[in-house]
This record gives sequence, C-alpha cells and structure tokens, in this order.
Amino acid sequence: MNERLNGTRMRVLYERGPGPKGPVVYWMSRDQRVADNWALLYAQAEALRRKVPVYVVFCLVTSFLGATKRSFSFMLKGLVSVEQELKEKRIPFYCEMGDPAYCIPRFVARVSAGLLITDFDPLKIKRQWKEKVGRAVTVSFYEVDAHNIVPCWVASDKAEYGAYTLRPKLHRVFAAYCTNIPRVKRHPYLQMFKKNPFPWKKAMVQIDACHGNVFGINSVSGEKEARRQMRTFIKKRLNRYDEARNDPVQEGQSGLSPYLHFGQLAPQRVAYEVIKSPLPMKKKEGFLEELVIRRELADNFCFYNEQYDSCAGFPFWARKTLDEHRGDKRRYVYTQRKLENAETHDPLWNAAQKEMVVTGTMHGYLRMYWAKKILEWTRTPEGALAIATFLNDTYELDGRDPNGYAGLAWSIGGVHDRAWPERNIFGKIRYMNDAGCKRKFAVTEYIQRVKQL
Ligand code: FO1
Repeated sequence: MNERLNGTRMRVLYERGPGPKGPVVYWMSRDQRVADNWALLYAQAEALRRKVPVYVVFCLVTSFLGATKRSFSFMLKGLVSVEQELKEKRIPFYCEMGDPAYCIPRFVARVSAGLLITDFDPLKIKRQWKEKVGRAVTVSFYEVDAHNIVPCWVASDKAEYGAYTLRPKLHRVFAAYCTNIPRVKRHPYLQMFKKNPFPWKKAMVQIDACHGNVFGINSVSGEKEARRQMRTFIKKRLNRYDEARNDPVQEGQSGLSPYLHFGQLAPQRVAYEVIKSPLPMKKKEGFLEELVIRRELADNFCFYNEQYDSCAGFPFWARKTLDEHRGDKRRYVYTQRKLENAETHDPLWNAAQKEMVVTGTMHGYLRMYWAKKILEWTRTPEGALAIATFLNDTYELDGRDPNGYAGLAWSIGGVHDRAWPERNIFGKIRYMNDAGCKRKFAVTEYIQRVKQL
C-alpha cells in the first residue's frame, strides 16, 4: 500500500516546476541507510508518481571537518552495505568523490534528473553545500528530515531554551509522527545509467594518506549490524538503562550513537521499537529522553543557532559570567597535546580520555565531566571549546554531530542549562568534580577497566 507520506517531513529548498521526465535523484548524506529512510521513501514515491527510476548518489568528501580514518572506515563499510541493499531494490547507488557543490550538479545534469531530494542536516557545512547545489541545478530541490521523529522545522520555529521548553512541543505531536515506517519497494522503473562501481579501496587509500594515524575501530558497521545492536540493547540493557545512565562501569549505554550519527539507524525506528517493547513505560522514559528530546534539542540548537560551535553561541548570562572569571587563577593549565595524551593530574579524566582514544566512544556521564575539566584546565573558554571540539571530533566515532556540539556547549557554555552558584573559573556554569563522580559510580573500578583496554 502506498503509505500516505506525511507532507510536513519534506520542505522545498528550490521550487522549479515538474522538470524534465528524468529520474528522481536522492542525494544521500546524513541518513546512510535504506530501511526507515524518509528521504528515500519520498524520492521513491515521487519516482513512482512520475513513472521514472530513482537513483541514490553519495558524495564522499575526504576532508570532511577533519574526520579521521577511524570515521571514514566505519562510514565506508556502511555505504558498501547500502549499495548492496539498494541493488536488491533495483535502485542504483552512485558515489562521487569531491566537493558536492560541483559533483552533485554534475551528476544531476549527467542523468538528466527531473527532481533532486536530499536529507536534512543542520550543520553549517551541509547548508553551505545545499545552497551552492541549489543555485547550480535547474530542477526542483527538496529536503526531507529523515533523522528527527518530529521534523526540526515542525517541532519548533526558534532556538529553544532547554529540554523543558521543547519537550511539551514534541509530546503534543509525537504520537502522530512516531509511527512505523513503510518499506522501500522494489522499484519497477530502471534504465541502467552506465557507471563503473565505486572504487572503495582507492577512496580508503586516499583517506589513509590524508588523515593521520587515528587507528580504525574494528566495530562492525552498516544498517544490519545497527539494527542487531538495537535489538540486543532493548532486550538486554534497556531495563537497567536508568541506573546505568550515570555509571560508566555498568555498560548500560545503548552503544547506538555511532550508528545514529552516520544515519545507519533511524532514531524513529529505535523509539518505535522501544515503545513497542514489553517493559513498563517508566523503564523507557530515561532512554527516550536521551534519544528523542536531547537529540531533537541538539538539532534545534544547530539549526537555529549559527554559532553552535563557538562561545558566541552561548547564552548571554554564560558569556558574561565566563568573562567575569577570565582572569581567575588556574591551578592547572594543560596544552592540547597534554590533554590528548591523557597526561593530567586527574586519573579519572585520563581514563575517560584514554577510553575515547582506544574505543572511539566515552560514557555519556563522563563526557560532561571530561569537557568541564577542559574548561577548568585551559586559559580561556574559547581555548577550552576549541580543544574539546578537536579531541571529540578526532577520536569519537560520533564526532562532528549536532549532539556533540550541543553537548560541549552545555558543558562549557551552559547552553540548555541554568545558572548555578558562582565559583572560580566556572562562574555560574554548572560545576562537576571527581567527588561528584565518586558519589555516582565506582571510579576506581572504571579506571581499572580502562587500563585493561
Ligand atoms: N557526509 C557526506 O555527505 N559525505 C562525506 O564524505 C561525509 C564524511 C563524514 C566523515 C565523518 C563524519 O563524522 C561525518 C561525515 N559525513 C559525511 C557527515 C555525516 O554523514 C553526518 O551527516 C553528519 O556528520 C551529522 O550531522
């Protein structure tokens, strides 16, 4: 059945009429999956209506925000499985390499596309790409939010103060949007556009050459593995997610963030399966708060706040209080190199840094502690944010993500948080210390575990 696609998930970037009778092209970027991908579903629905093929094109940008081999190898393995999945649906997958502003218009012209659709991403780099592509193509260009359950522009039309202001807006419409997601059909129209298969190996060599030696993580990537991990989490760990949420020793995390970041797993699929699972609702609330509210709040922050990656994006009260404490005496000051090598006086912080370097992930609770200590041990808030962003984006598999920018802005700049009793260096920014961690979990045990890694 042709599931009625909810029109509000798609918005027009450039309207240019029906265009030539060519294929519909889906420029895949954030949502690197076949299943549960609204952008692909919209592209197919349009192609079925027009009785034309649907093509998927991905533009590989080896210089993407300084990403390392670790991220690219995870991502490319996922894209190989996308190519395979699409083949079974008679939907050709093409991979271009270079600047999207050039490669995408060239591809659209070469296949004489009738319509261009892409997926939503609030990051500035993506919006710049779309602006250039939109001006260069002569066909209509639409955007579909395939990442948020409630599309970003539907949830709110402005930057929200915090989870407490966004939550009621999401709750009001959540049931209407958190539905099951139709499957991609086997596409009836196909005229093979001649193209040799993408040289994945060559791309990896080029990436190896340009991005240092942040060694790859051997975690399995791709949408099948992502759904397997989701099922295991729901079955085995969801019931104790709440108490483990602040306890890195308990391994209670979902472990899904790299798959969500690369779009190999749809947050809507996770939310839908969690809500469907037999656990009592109160056992799910903590996780759904992270998965839905916090994640949509991060997209809201990046979408409506151009300066999401700088101190200028902090709320006024936070910038003021950090300025007032700029001259405070720092008991410890560490360079980026010292921090990167986990050579501080604090064994807990060093363990968190080491966990991130070795595994490409860090427990959510420790990410806050980790970032706040960088504010305390560097000379300026600007320096702290720059170092925290560099380390996060270099070593975290889920780096370069709205969630990451919002998380650092919360930790260092009080974004989506409130003012706290004033203190040295932090001013009114919420303070965290290892004593607080010791109250939450077995710090020594955590440090021991990281040593075994
Ligand atoms: N998106 C692309 O469209 N092309 C890329 O080559 C690309 C590389 C890349 C590398 C690391 C990384 O963390 C993300 C990367 N992305 C790329 C973006 C990614 O797909 C996500 O859309 C955003 O990072 C999350 O908003």
